[in-house]
Amino acid sequence: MEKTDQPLITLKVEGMSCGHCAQAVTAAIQAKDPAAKVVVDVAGGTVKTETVLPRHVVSMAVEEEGYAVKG
Ligand SMILES: [Cu+2]
Repeated sequence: MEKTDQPLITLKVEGMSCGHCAQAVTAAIQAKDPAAKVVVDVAGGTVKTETVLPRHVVSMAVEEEGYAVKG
């Protein structure tokens, strides 16, 4: 089985309320890593991403869009 070299990062994010928010967060992360896989759960307030980016960079990208990262 092939081993993935991209860690899964899960962030708790406050302030996302609709599909536009999910799009904005996804675009912000993919602007820094175009190959990032991003799954946003607006209702649950979580963002999961498989990326080569370090966690703090993903966090920063989300906060730059105006959402608060809580963990
Ligand atoms: Cu929205």
